[in-house]
Amino acid sequence: MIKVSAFRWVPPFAQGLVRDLRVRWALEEAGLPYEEKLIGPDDQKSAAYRALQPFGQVPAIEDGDLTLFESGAIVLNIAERSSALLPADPQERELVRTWTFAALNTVEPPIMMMNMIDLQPGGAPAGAKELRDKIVAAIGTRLDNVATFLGEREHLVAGRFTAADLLMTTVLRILRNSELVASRPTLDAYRRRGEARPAFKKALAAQMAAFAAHAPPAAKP
Ligand SMILES: N[C@@H](CCC(=O)N[C@@H](CS)C(=O)NCC(=O)O)C(=O)O
Repeated sequence: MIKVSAFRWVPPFAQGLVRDLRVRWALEEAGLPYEEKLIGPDDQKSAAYRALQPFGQVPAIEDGDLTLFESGAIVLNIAERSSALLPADPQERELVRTWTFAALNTVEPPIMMMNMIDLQPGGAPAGAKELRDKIVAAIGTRLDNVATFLGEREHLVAGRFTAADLLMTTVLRILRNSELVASRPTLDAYRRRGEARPAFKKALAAQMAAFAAHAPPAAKP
């Protein structure tokens, strides 16, 4: 059975956003069973885990002799195995790959830059305000570009849900504590459509169940 690495526990700000969610969601859409390989900080540093994921991050998958890391690569690998995530038409398949890169390589990077500033211990440094404003503007431009492309479309490619929507939705979700997506009705509706999918709900519940089961005593409600 496919094994997916995931964190045993993360603080609440990250819960529901950790990138193994992308893989769990893809597997649920494809109807492929999986088991979790829950890891913690010590595992992240271990040589055995670094052999699987050179950066010590999650997710990684083990599937027989096949081991993969990078959520986008894993989701595309799963998509290759299931018409639930990838259409049959060759051109549409290439467009799904294109939008996969757009989600992870064009839309996500400025969002992660903002996160890095905001998550500095003790809060964003005072001198970072100007840079942060520029990054927020860049995020807004990218979001507007996606919203304009979507227009009246419900999905990015082929008039149906694909791996590209799965990844784009998970990228937009990173902005859940800001108004950047919420204030853009087209994108907000798009995100909600993704989150309403039964496979998404199952994947999110599975990630959250691991955190609930492994919460350190101080973090228990
Ligand atoms: N580009 C990688 C990023 C993976 C990533 O950033 N994973 C985070 C969790 S969402 C992580 O493991 N962070 C811990 C670390 O970087 O040490 C992917 O998409 O798989």
